[in-house]
Amino acid sequence: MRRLFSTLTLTLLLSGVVANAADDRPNIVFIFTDDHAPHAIGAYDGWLKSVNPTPQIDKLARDGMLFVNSFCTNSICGPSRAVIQTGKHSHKNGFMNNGNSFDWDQQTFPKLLQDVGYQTAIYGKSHLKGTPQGFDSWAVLPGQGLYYNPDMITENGTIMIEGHATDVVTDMAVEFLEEKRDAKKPFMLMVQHKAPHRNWMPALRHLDLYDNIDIPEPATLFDDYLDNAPPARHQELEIDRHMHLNFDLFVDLTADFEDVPGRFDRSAWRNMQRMSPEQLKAWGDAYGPKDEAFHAANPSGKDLVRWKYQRYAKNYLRCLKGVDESVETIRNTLDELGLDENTIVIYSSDQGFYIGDHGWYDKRWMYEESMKMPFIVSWPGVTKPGSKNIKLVQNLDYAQTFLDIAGAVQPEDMQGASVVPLLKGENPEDWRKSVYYHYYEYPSVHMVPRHNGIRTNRYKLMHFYEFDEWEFYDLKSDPDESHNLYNNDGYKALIKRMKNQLKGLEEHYEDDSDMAVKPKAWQDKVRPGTAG
Ligand code: SGN
Ligand code: CA
Repeated sequence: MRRLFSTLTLTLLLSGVVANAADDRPNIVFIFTDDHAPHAIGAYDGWLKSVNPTPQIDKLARDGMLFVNSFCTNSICGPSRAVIQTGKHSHKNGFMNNGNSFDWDQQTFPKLLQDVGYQTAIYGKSHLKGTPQGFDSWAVLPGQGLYYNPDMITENGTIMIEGHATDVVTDMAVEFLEEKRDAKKPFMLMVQHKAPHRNWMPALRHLDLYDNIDIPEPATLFDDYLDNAPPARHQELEIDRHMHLNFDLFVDLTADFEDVPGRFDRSAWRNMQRMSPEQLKAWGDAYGPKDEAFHAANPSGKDLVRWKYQRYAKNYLRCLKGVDESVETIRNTLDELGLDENTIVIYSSDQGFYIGDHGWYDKRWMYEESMKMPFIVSWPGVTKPGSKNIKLVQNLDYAQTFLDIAGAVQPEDMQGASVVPLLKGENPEDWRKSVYYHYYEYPSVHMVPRHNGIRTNRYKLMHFYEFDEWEFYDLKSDPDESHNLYNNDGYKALIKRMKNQLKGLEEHYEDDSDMAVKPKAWQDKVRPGTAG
């Protein structure tokens, strides 16, 4: 009934019959972060839950619907965002890896929302390069952006704003709600935080958080990858071998670059140069004593990995504390303005992440921790409070969902599906039974080879097609994906079926981008410190 009424109002408005009628279509606030793994959200019941990392996001889940089986199509930043803008897989929207530039001239959901009378805005990390199109108001971080005193590219040029990026972006969102909103129109506001992206630099007020506790360790912190295909042994995203004590973990981090051997002009080091004397002092006061304790203990081997993990996980979770507070601030602002009842609030992040799982950080793989995305939607009066949905959903579905909410037409060439029926508690029988995944950025930082694959509720088939290496997992008996069953005779028939289904998905999404690649043999070297 509500939908019918909205569509009717829209039609009347567009035809100019009711020039000043109130438009009751819901507003959308899309809060989107960078690299927030679902298992670092209390409501997702992961092994970090005991730390209570996200009380406000948990509250959002209690007020709305949490999607348990929510996945990205390509676990990396720019591409995930491009999929959301277009409702199309990477090979269709042209943004396959972070090195690409987004073609803003193409069809995007914000443009289509504008066409049906929505006011649109985006603040924070876009990572799509170029000038954003489809937004009535915008300000974006250049590239990855910086945590402290970041530059923001605005409609009136680039400005530097003092403060922590999470707070800067939150303030812009609040300013939009309080001052920039066109009260005659519904709005769609994208609040896009840099946190908790590498290098994990928390706000000053969170630097001491978790100081007096040990963060639980993941069961797979010391994974040896011996029963996976070779790519898992040859990546470059291990806490042990690839996480840098100074660059990533700020041990002896100093603004005096002369003293830092082998420094490169990125993230934390670059950011130190822009910190005010007060910020630098607070930073030194917080990390100085921790560094001293580290040097005194001088850990090595597994103890050093454990120490690095603690420092990393704490900084990651400290960054998330800022995000969680941002969710609270934005929801409070909606309440204060009387907008809460007709505003849908969504929390999501561009992909999952490894927080020591398998001994790793970063993302990219089709393995669970990085393929999963948080997706929580609170739609007052529509989503059942505290509900959990287990249908397979993807970021591919967001564009059509937003258009459906607005009562707009969903273009035929979009490749997802609106989740509005799921939000209403319906159980569509023809909902997808599998999802398609394709990652492209190789060779590149962290060295995860290109791969595509299919995931059903229970099984996953992955193809590292540059090397013609396959993996197959039974997620029920092996949720950590430690035992590749691809060569297990007992699964021969099932794997054959799933290969056909994978082919079917490639055809359905018109993806032949793996075909041009000629497989080369994998040189399976012995991994340092392991038997093979
Ligand atoms: C940077 C990071 C990488 C990260 C990519 C992509 N290095 O290069 O660790 O994988 O971004 O991240 S850093 O030292 O510069 O932080 S993404 O989320 O933008 O795709
Ligand atoms: Ca990311």
